[in-house]
Amino acid sequence: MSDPHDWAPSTPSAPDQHPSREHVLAGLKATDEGGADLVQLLTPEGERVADPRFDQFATDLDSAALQGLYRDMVLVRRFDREGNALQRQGQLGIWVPLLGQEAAQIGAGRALQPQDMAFPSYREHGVAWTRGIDPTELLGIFRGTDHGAWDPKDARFHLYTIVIGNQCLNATGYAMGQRFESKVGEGPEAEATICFFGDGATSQGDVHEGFVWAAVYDAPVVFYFQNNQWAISEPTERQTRVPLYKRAAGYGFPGIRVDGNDVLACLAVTRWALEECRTGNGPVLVEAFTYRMDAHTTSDDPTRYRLADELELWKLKDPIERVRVNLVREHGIGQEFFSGVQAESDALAARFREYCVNMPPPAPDRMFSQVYAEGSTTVDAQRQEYLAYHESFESHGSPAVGGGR
Ligand SMILES: Cc1ncc(C[n+]2csc(CCOP(=O)(O)OP(=O)(O)O)c2C)c(N)n1
Ligand SMILES: [Mg+2]
Repeated sequence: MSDPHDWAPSTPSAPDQHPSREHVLAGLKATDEGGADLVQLLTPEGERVADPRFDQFATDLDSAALQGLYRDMVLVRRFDREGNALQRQGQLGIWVPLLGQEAAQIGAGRALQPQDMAFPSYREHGVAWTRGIDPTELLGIFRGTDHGAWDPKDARFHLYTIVIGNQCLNATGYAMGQRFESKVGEGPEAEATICFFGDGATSQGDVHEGFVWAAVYDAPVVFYFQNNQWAISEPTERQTRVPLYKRAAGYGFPGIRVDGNDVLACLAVTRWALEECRTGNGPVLVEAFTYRMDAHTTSDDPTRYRLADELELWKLKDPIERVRVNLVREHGIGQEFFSGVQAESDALAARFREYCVNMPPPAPDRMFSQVYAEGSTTVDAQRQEYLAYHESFESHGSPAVGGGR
């Protein structure tokens, strides 16, 4: 019979010498910094390193492919910065920045096949980009005029989910459907689902329930979480006593940790995980270890709860810079390419701004007209009452844009 104290930390070993809380936290921080169990194909210094397990999922990633990934990340970062600025200018109620998480999102997004389905949280602007969603289609969510302007079925990208972890249930259910409808298998049409969430979401019951259902139904779902080390002001060590990817073992499926600032590694590992799922070996948990270089949202002030040193350290691991260095040093790419991407990002930023400031306010009855597909007498009555109230004002200006979380 196994020793019931097996789970206890092995050092120090004497039963009356349990490690202090600080000892445990310090150990966790050290583990969180990555190590032998962190898949990496591109170092922060831009050097391509071999990986015996995952190189086979990166064989086609030549100079042209790398330039494409660089372009993706630069353009996504650029419209993300514009989103922040537009909120500060009063054009958006809130913006949720992705600064620093470009590689984690572009790598995972570019690993998807058109037939795969993705369920985002609220920060996945980079994944949206890889699904062909124009950045302007995200603006209504943050301006408070709609819940997203794309068709989730066409884009194979669900609407944003603000309720933390809830999309893990939706994604698991969707993936179970893929299995029941025999869409899992060896052929080129085989499908998988990917579910995005954050480190903080791993503490939610919905995520646990999703893991349990996915495990026992062998659902073809990749649970891909970006550990940006913060859940608003809560650090990862307040969420867990073990590196989060190791939790997968308790559910009976593989868990793996990848350098979330390394776009090649994120792409290769997600390709592997999706392939496992498509061929019936799902689910898989992927932890993309990264860092949120900006505030949680434009309503947050991270200087209240974290040290500037931490940010400075992570700037040295910037996901875009390491690709730029690699393109220059190992592929001989010159300034012309980088200037071209810069010009393209300027044009995208201008179009994004222009679209935002010219967005018409939604019709005043919109919140009633889209509740039920076939109408409802109660909602219709509320609609009439509201419209009459609205008409009682002399001027019907644009709705105010406010703050929020
Ligand atoms: C069920 C629920 N509880 C609380 C919140 C408020 N809230 C919004 S974001 C957030 C933190 C999420 O952190 P994490 O999962 O790490 O994702 P990140 O924002 O870091 O990408 C919380 C608690 C919420 N939206 N939903
Ligand atoms: Mg987080």
